[in-house]
Amino acid sequence: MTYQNYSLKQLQQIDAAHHLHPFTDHKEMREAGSRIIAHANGPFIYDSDGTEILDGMAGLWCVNVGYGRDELADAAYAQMKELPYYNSFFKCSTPTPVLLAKKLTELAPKHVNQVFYGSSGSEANDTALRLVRHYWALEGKPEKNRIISRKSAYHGSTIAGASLGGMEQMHNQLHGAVPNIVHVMMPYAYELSLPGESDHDFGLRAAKAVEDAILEAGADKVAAFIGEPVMGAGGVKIPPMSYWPEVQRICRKYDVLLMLDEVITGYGRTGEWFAAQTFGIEPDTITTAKALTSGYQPLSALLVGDRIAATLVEKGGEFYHGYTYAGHPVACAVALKNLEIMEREGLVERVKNDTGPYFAKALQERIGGHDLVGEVRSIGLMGAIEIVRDKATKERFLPAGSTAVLVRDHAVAQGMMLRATGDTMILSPPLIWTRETIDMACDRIAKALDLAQADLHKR
Ligand code: PXG
Repeated sequence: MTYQNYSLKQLQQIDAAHHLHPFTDHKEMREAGSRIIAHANGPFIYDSDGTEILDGMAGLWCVNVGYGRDELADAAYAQMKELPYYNSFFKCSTPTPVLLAKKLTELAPKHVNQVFYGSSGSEANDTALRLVRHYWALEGKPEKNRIISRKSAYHGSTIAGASLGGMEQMHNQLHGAVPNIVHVMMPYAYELSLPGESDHDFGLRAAKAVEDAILEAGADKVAAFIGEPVMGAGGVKIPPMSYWPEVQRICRKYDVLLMLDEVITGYGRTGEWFAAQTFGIEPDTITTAKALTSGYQPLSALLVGDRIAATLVEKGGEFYHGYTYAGHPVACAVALKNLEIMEREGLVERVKNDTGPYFAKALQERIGGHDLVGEVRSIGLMGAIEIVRDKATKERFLPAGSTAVLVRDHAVAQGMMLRATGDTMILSPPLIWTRETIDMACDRIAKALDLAQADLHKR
């Protein structure tokens, strides 16, 4: 590897001189220097100093089978030698996207039988947005084009992705979002439920916000509702079980399509292949990416339900949309092998029956009681820890987010990578984690919380 001719110090210097990073304050990062992750194996990543760090985020919510899988490298190598690239335009196809489409529709809910490929979750959501609006136009209702989304949603960083998303800071930098997208309340009970309101009732009330938005616009103006089954980047916000079935009921009542963004939850994260199955709903589109290849190759798949597909195929004519790398043969070969590994090792069942419940219990028992922790919650192998100043009143520390960053920095120093988003710490580890890995993570997080608390006392 050419990078081995450079010291990591030199790489950091070149990084600071030339590399513009995503979601980064460049001045701040260039002063502090970047952490270069040089290699990884199993559940561990290794940083510039050779320090071993347990990766609690599976890269960025994607490396579900863990690092160092030779089989995936071999699949990519073999495919590159056989056919590194050919397009799927102009009535052409290559073998691996075909076989992957078959596999994906076998894993997906029954009414989902079509796949449209891209290289990222953002691209797949662009496709989804265009597709649902195109659907209503084909149905003779072009004015039925409004999309309802939620505050703090994350649907990607392209203009369509950021517009669909409900991140205020991103909207502020858009200087003109895609029109006709509105955002309603999120199903985040910890901050938004009323005193004495049950989880169940809160879920119904949060769903009612979707109905209110439909009624306000007029059902004949609303194309679809989009949501992450569990909001990821927004802080692992797990809705009450009452929420999704009620949202689906409302969508059906007003003939509004249901778009599920499973870029994070897809491929086992919640203990089923898709969170649609966890929550028992039948979305019209399912956006997937990330763990489709466990991050070993960039690939997304928009899974399309029968209702939209029937119209697209029968009435559609040409859909003027597609990416050069749609159905990339190498990425699809890696995805096929990745899904094979997940099935062979029973990783999804393991999350559902063993590690998911153990993770929930460990977080509750070993982290939930800490003075700095207002709530822990998890579903499958996706968890959140709310950092508070006062457990009873849920008062937060000021400035907002500062203590979560303090905990995060201590955690990394303890050999534990997890995310801080606002005042919420988030975890989304590789699905290969065992009970022992979960114990190791809890030990390190508990230690980080203690160290952060000691720092706060000194102030
Ligand atoms: N939808 C969801 C639900 C996502 O989480 C995307 C779409 C966009 O995918 P691409 O592949 O275009 O990045 C995502 C991506 C974070 C973070 O801070 C999360 C994502 C991306 C970057 C940062 O947690 N998720």
